[in-house]
Amino acid sequence: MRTAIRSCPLCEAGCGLEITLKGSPGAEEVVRIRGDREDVFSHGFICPKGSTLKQLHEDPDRLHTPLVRRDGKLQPATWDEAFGEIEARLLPIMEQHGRDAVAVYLGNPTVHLLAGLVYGRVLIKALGSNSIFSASTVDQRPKEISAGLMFGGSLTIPVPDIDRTDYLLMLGANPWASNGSLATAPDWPGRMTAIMERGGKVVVLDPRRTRTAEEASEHHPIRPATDAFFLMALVNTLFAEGLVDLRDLTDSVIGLDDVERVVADFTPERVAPICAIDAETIRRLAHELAGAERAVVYGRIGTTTQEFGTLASWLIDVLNVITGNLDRPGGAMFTRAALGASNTRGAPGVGRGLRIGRRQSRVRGLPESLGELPVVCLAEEIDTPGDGQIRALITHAGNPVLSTPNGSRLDAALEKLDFMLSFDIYVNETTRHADVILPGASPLAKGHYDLALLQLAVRNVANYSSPVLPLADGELEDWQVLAKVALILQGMGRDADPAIVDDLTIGTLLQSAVSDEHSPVHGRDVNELLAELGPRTGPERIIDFMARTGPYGDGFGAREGGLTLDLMLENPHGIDFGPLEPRIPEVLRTPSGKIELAPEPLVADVGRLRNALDRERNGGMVLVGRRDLRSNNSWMHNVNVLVKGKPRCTLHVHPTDATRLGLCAGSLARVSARTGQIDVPVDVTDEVMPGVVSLPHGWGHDLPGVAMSVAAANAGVNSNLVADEECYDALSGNAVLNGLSVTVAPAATG
Ligand SMILES: Nc1nc2c(c(=O)[nH]1)N[C@H]1C(S)=C(S)[C@@H](COP(=O)(O)OP(=O)(O)OC[C@H]3O[C@@H](n4cnc5c(=O)[nH]c(N)nc54)[C@H](O)[C@@H]3O)O[C@H]1N2
Ligand SMILES: Nc1nc2c(c(=O)[nH]1)N[C@H]1C(S)=C(S)[C@@H](COP(=O)(O)OP(=O)(O)OC[C@H]3O[C@@H](n4cnc5c(=O)[nH]c(N)nc54)[C@H](O)[C@@H]3O)O[C@H]1N2
Ligand code: SF4
Ligand SMILES: [Mo]
Repeated sequence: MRTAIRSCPLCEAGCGLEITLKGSPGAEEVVRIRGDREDVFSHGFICPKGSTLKQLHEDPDRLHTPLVRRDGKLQPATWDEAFGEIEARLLPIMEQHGRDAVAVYLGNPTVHLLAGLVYGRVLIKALGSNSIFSASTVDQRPKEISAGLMFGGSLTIPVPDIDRTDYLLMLGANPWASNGSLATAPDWPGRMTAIMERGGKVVVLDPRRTRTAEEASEHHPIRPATDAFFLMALVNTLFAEGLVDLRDLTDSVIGLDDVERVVADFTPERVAPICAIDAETIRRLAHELAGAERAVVYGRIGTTTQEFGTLASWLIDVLNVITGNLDRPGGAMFTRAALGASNTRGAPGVGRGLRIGRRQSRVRGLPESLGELPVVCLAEEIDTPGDGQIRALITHAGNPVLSTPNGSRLDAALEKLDFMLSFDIYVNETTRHADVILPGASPLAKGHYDLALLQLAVRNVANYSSPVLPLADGELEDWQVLAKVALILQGMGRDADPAIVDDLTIGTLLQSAVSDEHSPVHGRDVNELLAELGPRTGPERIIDFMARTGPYGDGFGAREGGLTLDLMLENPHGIDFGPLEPRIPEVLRTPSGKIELAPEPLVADVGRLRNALDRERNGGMVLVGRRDLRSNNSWMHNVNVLVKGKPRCTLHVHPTDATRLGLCAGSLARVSARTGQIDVPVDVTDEVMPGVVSLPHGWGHDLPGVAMSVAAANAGVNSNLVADEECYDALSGNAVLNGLSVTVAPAATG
């Protein structure tokens, strides 16, 4: 028996796990997984998914060898055959139709995969295509844009300092189910409860009375997709009543007058009937926010995946600024990440800022952001003939058929591709279309550092996990597979050594560090640093480099006792650098060197919101989503312990709507929209507000060719068949997944 310590890669909380193994080396088996009580951040917290890394590891449906399509069927193949197929099929497409004809879709787990983040980027560079899509545009892109415009970096997103706040106003988030998002904090429930235990207050705005809402001090059901109006009225009230107080930020902000001007007509009385929250309540919440010593406004996916998602994301931070709560303990603060953050590199306090819309998508003219196109236009870019049409697709850890709007159109479009390559661990609804699938290693067989999400943590922590188990026979390391494909795309052939890519990657990083006058290794010799990194290769060498050149790093000898990979390996429970500390102005990378409170694209977008003030609201039903603690987007449904029990893919309908529509518990409802219709079992519950129905996403596993036996037996329906790719937030191109108009009726039976 032995115990291994590792952080969980499944969601943003990144809990520490204590894994007990038995057996002789090479034939070890996981006995048990529980929360690591010594973890500096999670202190033993774990959710029901964390322990199922064992079941995931042992899942007989999980892929161990590449699959190649032969005679129309995906069949096991050697790595060499698979790489050969990629070379033979993809290169001619690139030559004949150009590099943009090959698209990439990056799924959510890519963000938690060390190799995916580092070498996936290398692969995209090698491909040289502008047709890049990701799950970010069905998720947080509006927040990345608003933060990028205000603070200068798309990941310079302030996080709620939940451990020290007295007042949390939370919109469109349900951390009781999701464990928190864009605010990395293991045990959100415990931390949120602690706010109230120390006499503070938590106010939740959500069309559903979620578990989070239930546990909060106050819950206000808000009509879906109206958060931007509500937030406008809060800002309006603060200005109108002389409650704006920037406290320490007075000299760090520009654009305050512009904000005051554009919010003028959004009074509480004007927006109240739109949001279904009365004017008096809006005023009271504004007063409470202004009156609390330490307050913070936080919004998550309910506020980003809606029609005015970028405005809502912006207004949340406007509120944090004008109540003087930004960059202040107990308010909204910036993480000072140990590794990888662009806001800890280069000249502090000023930068180029963020530009969006530098190019448009071919068919519909939707705007680029952060080098990507909105995923709501992926299907049309494949199925619309003409110059620049997408002919091939590479997916990495994604399942867009289930996770993006109008799944059936995308599903059909994928069939039309000349070639599709997927990096995945399953044959699922998306990868069933692939010509080649390259398996990723089990989470237990790879190292882990959550490079992205530790940049948004509510404490400054560093935590590296080594692989717990060796790769199975015949498996390759993730980074080697990505590097191989990068080499093929570069035309260097399938026999080229992945070490070439690895050496080039670390070389480029070292080069840019020594030329950065703000780096601790500025002016030093690249080869000397390379020698100091020693014999390590792959992600571990890169992590060591990042740790050592980061804000807590040893600076390759410049700072004794500073952070290195070795230090992290000596501290498997993580290293805690303490609570967040103020970072303004150093964290900023805006052209003005200030917080830009009224960036032009956002101010311009207010006109669109103003026009919607007078929109007729027809009283029809609107659809919102729902997350469940035991689910993880579309892909933990093959783990029996998580899916067994009462089916969870049901439509929540309020009792008054159920009566009016002729629906009862257990009956089948038909939900229809422009893009399609689905029949789904009904749960009658007053958890959801009248006029709103709720359905989880990530289900619908009963498609032919899917090789996930447990998921297929618990199939559910794909909610994104009724999500419309023509509904998106115009500024960011992000999909609208909440507040969709749908028709609900009893399904015709028999
Ligand atoms: N209607 C509606 N739609 C939504 C949402 C919603 O709230 N409502 N939420 C959206 C959000 S926030 C997101 S992030 C997206 C997610 O959308 P996607 O990222 O497209 O979908 P996932 O379900 O996360 O799919 C992850 C895939 O990665 C694979 N995978 C897991 N681990 C590994 C690994 O280690 N290596 C490799 N190679 N593959 C791996 C899984 O098998 C699975 O196929 O869905 C979005 N879609
Ligand atoms: N168990 C579990 N955990 C997960 C995931 C999962 O699928 N399952 N997915 C992970 C991912 S990829 C992400 S991005 C995060 C997301 O993390 P969260 O943002 O916390 O996600 P949700 O639990 O979907 O909470 C969103 C809430 O917004 C509400 N809502 C819907 N429309 C509106 C609206 O118009 N206004 C307001 N104010 N609220 C609205 C919904 O009712 C819902 O309760 O979760 C992560 N964690
Ligand atoms: S909350 Fe659950 S899924 Fe998320 S990191 Fe912790 S154990 Fe893993
Ligand atoms: Mo997400």
